[in-house]
Amino acid sequence: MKLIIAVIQNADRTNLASALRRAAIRHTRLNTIGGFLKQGNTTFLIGVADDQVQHTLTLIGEHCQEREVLHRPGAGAMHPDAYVSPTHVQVGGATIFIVDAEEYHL
Ligand code: 2BA
Repeated sequence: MKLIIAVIQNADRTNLASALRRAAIRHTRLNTIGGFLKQGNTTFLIGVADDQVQHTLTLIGEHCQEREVLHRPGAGAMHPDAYVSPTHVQVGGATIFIVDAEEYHL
């Protein structure tokens, strides 16, 4: 069994959750905050049998888009006297970790 940990954008969480539900793939959603942008994102914990991993990754790929967001570090981000101009950064579709789940108890 594998535990898939997927960090996705909030805008995609409802569609991904619906797709996982339709596929009867059990999951848990956590509200999280990205360390770089310091903006809210969503982390899915998805426990699946090994032979469901590929299908789960396909669903994540289908429902999580890459987007460009404006990063506004503002004053004091690098040095108290420095102002860092806003820049665009690409975010998503998903940051995915797949780890072996040694045991699963309900
Ligand atoms: P954030 O840390 O808020 O990062 C948002 C986006 O900012 C990243 O998108 C990336 O495009 C950019 N970014 C991050 N660190 C950067 C840096 N030092 N310099 C320039 N740009 C940087 P994604 O790569 O798609 O990541 C989306 C979210 O996934 C991240 O939000 C974070 O919550 C999570 N994540 C990404 N890599 C991770 C890792 N190695 N461990 C844990 N969480 C991770």
